[in-house]
Amino acid sequence: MEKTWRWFGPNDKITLEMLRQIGVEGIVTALHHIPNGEVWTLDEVMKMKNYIEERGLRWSVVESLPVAESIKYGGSDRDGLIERYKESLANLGKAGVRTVCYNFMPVLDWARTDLDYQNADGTTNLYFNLAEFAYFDIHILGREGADADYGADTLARMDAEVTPRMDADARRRLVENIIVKTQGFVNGNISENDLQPVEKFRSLLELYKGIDADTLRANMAYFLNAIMPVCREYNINMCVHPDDPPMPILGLPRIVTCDDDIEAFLNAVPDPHNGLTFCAGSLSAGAHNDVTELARKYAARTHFVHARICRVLPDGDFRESSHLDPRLIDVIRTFERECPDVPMRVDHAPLMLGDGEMGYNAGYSFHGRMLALGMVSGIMATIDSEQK
Ligand code: DNO
Repeated sequence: MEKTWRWFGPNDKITLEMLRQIGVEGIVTALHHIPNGEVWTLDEVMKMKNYIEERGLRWSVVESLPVAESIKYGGSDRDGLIERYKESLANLGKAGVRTVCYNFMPVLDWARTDLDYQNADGTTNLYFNLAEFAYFDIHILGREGADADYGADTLARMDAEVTPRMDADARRRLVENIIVKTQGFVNGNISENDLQPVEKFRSLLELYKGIDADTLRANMAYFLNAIMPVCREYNINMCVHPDDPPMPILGLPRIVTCDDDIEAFLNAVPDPHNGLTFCAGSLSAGAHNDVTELARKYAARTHFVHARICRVLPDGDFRESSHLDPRLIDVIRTFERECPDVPMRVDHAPLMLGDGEMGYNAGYSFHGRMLALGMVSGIMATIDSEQK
């Protein structure tokens, strides 16, 4: 696999010069300064490409070219937005950037309740506490009918362990973690500057009233069918990121959560340019998924790999596991053998050795990711040597 790294542009505190020193071969980035729904001009694309190449690296993957909400819920302006998306794709194609990651999650991209969960060894990591998430849904958002979406055990845990410690400060932190800090830098629905994030979030949820999984699926197929001619012309591989976590949340449908879902969207648009980002971490956050099996089954339609893995706990919480977790080693073996050139980046590594003071985007530490990349590189080298 090609060793890549998610880099957030020239203002990222982690520079391309640093990345060359730690064995990174390709860059994963986006034109973060262009608002969702606007065209990425050839000029802007070339500026980014040249910046990266002048520093001895290549732009391997776009993560993400975001899909506007209206394309997802099927708003009246979706055709115009799809035309703009096609223009951006064509400009990327002209520049020779041919792997494009996106997601089709309504409103909320990935979800975590805690960004500084204390590990036993003194590092911290991301964590999803189902009872805290239920508290956010029921007591902060106040979503109608939310109670019915959680099991009795989770509700009892929420009442006993979460509600009593939710003072104003803890509530504010939970809102920040779930809808601000994890979201602002990835899709821009809510940013750090929003004074009333919860109100804004409620109005975004409103857009999906009456949109069920089948409608969302049809809207995804509509979008993919519309962009495939451009992808064929420029040989662009689209790769959807699985839903994180892989299940419906906050009353919103989610449609890239499991084996059947993956099969359905691949079959709905059976073109090799319609593919998957194999995020082992997102898929493993659902106890229903066997990631090692899924990797074997979908390697041929995978255009990008996210190397990380989660452990689901008995109460429905999940946490990030080590990059040396045997399941991840198995996934890496599959891709290293079946798709030797596919770009791969490590993801969601711990905060360690001063990372916590650097203000990195949640999940994107330097030392933690460097250590993870070292681990994954070692696994890959071992697999390569076994094959000789
Ligand atoms: C989180 C990321 C996601 C991912 C998008 C792709 O850390 O893995 O935000 O970039 O879902 O569109």
